[in-house]
Amino acid sequence: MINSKLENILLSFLPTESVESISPLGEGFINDTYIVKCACSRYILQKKNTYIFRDVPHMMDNILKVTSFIKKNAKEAGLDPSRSTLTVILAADGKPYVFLDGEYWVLTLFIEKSVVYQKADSDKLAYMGGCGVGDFLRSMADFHEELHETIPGFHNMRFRYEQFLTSIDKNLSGRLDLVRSQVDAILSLKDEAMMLWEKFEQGIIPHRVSHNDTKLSNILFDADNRVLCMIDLDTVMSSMALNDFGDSIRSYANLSAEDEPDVKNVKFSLSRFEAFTKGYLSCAKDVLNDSEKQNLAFSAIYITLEQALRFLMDYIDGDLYYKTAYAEHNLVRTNAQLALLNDMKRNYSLMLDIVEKYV
Ligand code: GN1
Ligand code: MG
Repeated sequence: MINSKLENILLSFLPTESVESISPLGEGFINDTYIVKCACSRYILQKKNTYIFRDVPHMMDNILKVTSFIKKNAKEAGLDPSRSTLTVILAADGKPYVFLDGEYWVLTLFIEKSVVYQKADSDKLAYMGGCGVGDFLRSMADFHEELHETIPGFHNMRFRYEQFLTSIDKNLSGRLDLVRSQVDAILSLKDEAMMLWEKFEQGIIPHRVSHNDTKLSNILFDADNRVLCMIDLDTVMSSMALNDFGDSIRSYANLSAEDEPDVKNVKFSLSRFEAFTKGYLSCAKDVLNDSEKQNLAFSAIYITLEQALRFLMDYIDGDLYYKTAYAEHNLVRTNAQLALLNDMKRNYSLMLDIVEKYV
């Protein structure tokens, strides 16, 4: 399918390439994504969601800084920079986006011979993912440029609970009465979660360059299941390293889909947790401080709770943030995240023992 608006945008990025096809890529909850085929290369074209990303130029500035740093390191290590991170294509005016009709469009190179997984079907894959996320942390430890806060308060639990209470107050969708028990479950966990965030506020847990959206499908693997690179760098910011460990566990150690409708099928896998933790710590152990290490297991609970809160908040707001496939989708997602969270809590002391083994 070739549409003339998209063709025009592509002309600004790729003035000399002839575009053979442009097809929508259905993944991701936030941006609109297309795969573009040209004679020599393929590309990923994205319309960035400006309801969520209020400052795309700043977001792209972060991405350029981080990808340039990773490329420089890859080159020095004798690796192929174009497979080590995203390659952002600049538009004719030198900007890393095209701004047209109030919309921001971004083009990156498609990394060939790469694999994306939606679900970790083996401990081996979880281990490899752990190595990749740990390696990202380790390699970014030498990055010292300032990054913008692309989404203010993204993993800030103090802010998330304030937002949540405002949504409950406004009840824009009128759905609040349907979800009282989920609201209560989330409110009852506030103090526990705040204990972790307060350590970050107090500087006991340090600022690190973090990806902040490390679910399995945001990592590219090669044919041997080694991690090539992290993709979807929209939320790269300075925050807690624990966001990335916690969000990874939320996805790698969940044996069902994030939106599994039958909560009886939602199971936390201790063996996936162990495999990921082992891989992660093999790379990240020397970077993390004691407080980060002590909170690794809890970070999985923290991020899963935050995710449940964000899905439920969106349900109460009337589905303004996440793309949904059906009316109750955000509620189904909330229930699945709460079930996963409860299963993590049941396994918590075993999770602590596992961290202890590899730390
Ligand atoms: C969104 O963009 P995507 O689909 O990788 C969201 C994450 C959530 C995730 C849940 C900017 O990630 O925070 O954890 O959905 N990204 C943003 O699957 O809100
Ligand atoms: Mg994203």
